[in-house]
Amino acid sequence: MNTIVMLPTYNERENIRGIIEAVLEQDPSLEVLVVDDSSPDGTGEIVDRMASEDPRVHIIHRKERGRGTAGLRGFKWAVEKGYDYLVEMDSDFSHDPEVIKEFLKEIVDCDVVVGSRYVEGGGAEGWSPIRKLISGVANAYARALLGLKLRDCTGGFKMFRVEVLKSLDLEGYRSDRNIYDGPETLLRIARKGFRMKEIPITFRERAAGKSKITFNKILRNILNHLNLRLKVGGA
Ligand SMILES: Nc1nc2c(ncn2[C@@H]2O[C@H](COP(=O)(O)OP(=O)(O)O)[C@@H](O)[C@H]2O)c(=O)[nH]1
Ligand SMILES: [Mg+2]
Repeated sequence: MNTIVMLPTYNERENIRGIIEAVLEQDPSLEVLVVDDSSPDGTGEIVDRMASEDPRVHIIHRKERGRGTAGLRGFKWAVEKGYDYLVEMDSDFSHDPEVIKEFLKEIVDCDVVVGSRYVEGGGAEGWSPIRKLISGVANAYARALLGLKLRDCTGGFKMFRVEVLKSLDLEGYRSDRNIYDGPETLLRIARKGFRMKEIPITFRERAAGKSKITFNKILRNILNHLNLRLKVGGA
């Protein structure tokens, strides 16, 4: 059973080699797909060199920019290549690679495993009180509006059966291309009745490189969820 671990990147030169190595050592069944949006800092070239030496490392170079469409591109690639499972995670060490081992155990009797900051035992480290508040409010808003039962609807660390992704109409996504479309994926999955399970994770704020979150993206997120509710519906 093969699992692809998708790492979207934009300017992650300081993190990318380390995170790929840390992921691959978790289990021999794992491979890595980096989806890089022509990072000006040379992230893509670092991964090109790794891919030329290791058949477990893959990369897609995109000309366009956007965490939303980057993730969809990775989903489609995993479907086309016939992987069994896909893990999505950030490439800045905010998501602990060791958790992938837990995902691999949990996925045996469900379709999607969601890494959750908002269940007992989960959390976020290195965030200011204001960042915590914004994240908590954004998550509560997404949950309520989309009607999702999950405690954490806005996190980016999850494992899916690829057959679930295949069934989602990946061409018909409504989310803003510039923002993370994880909530839309969960909404589409919930509407189809797949089995989802949340396990606690601790998000750790990045030590190297810069976050791409902006005030503009937070506002777009709010509008995006409203638009999703109107165009896709509730769970
Ligand atoms: N391909 C791609 N990846 C992105 C883009 N924006 C952010 N990312 C990646 O998505 C992950 C999370 O982004 P980050 O800026 O750390 O967001 P934060 O953790 O919410 O502050 C990181 O691996 C980023 O490199 C983008 O426009 N394109
Ligand atoms: Mg980050």
